[in-house]
Amino acid sequence: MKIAIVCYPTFGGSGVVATELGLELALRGHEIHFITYRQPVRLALLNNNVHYHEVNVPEYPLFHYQPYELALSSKLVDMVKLHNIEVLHVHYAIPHAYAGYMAKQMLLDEGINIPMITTLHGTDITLVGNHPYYKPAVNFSINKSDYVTSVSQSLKEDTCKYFNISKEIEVIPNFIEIKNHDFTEQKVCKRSVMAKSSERIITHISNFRKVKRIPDVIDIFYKIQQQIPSKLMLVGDGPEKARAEYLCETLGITDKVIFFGNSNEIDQILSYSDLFLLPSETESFGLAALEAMAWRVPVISSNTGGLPEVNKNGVSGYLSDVGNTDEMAQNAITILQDMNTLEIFKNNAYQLAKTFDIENILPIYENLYQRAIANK
Ligand code: GMT
Repeated sequence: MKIAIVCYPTFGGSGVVATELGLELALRGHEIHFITYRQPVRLALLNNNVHYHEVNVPEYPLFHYQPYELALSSKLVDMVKLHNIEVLHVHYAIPHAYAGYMAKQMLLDEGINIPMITTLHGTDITLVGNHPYYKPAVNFSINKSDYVTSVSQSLKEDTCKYFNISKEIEVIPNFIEIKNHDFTEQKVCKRSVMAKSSERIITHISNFRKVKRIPDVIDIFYKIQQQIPSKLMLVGDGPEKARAEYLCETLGITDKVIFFGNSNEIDQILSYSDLFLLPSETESFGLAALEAMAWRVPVISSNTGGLPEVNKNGVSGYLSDVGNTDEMAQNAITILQDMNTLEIFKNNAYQLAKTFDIENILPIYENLYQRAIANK
């Protein structure tokens, strides 16, 4: 099939999911066209099956806001015609579903009927999408999509709660590639640079937005390190990073915290981590937690949104109410206090991650594309 994928090219989860999905589809012989404003971070190599088309937005002084949606929908029209693309898959409703719908209409005008699938990822529904300034347009473009998917049951329920949805929403969970997880040599060497062998390594990866509750991450770690020698790896960048640095300084733990910024070495960092923290305010799925679990890293998370669909309490880690950092720290200590317990949680995390193997999820997307093309 010839599939166009529209996504954000950044480090965020929706962009990662879209890119990994496209790459895996290409490996199976489908022709994939990524259409976005920058080459996606996880899209290293282009080949016969993987194409990237950049959306350019010419700057014009009259515009206070440059019209990205206009440029994107025009690019979609051009690319669909040029490459005979059969199906359009947009990730993150804002503004992609809106731009996709406009492209669909323009193409219809020329006698081309292209089905559009919209995948909802989380903040496009729970934080940004239901803002009154965006809501009518988001509601409209979800209902005008030919197929709508959400990455968790919880997100589906939130979408139906916040919006007036007339379309069936299919839940297709996020996935992970379980193969190729061998960094044995690097793991030993890099770990020894970060921490003593007697110290446990605790990791958090995110975009450092408010929703991730970074002060909770630091508070949990502060309590853990009072009882268990440990180091905190903070990976990612965003608006809350300066506050995190300040908090670590105030608590006197700067020498125990390493800030990596946006890193392309996520796999290596996770390969030597002992515990992952994700105490978010809301999380439609928690791809970062799943990535950790695939590296045999147990997860301490909040019990919000789709997290209970990924992290199982007492099995792959523990879940607590948002903000209950005392309980989160206590649960972390339970996991870390002896090697036997840690090993059991590590194995469980890995076993659970395997149920989200891309091998299980990809056929669901392929089936959806086939239906979309057949029923157009
Ligand atoms: O909040 C983020 O981490 C970024 C955001 C995004 O849109 O890229 O992530 C959302 O989509 C991910 C992939 O489906 C999910 O794993 C995240 O849980 C979701 N974030 C939130 O719901 C806050």
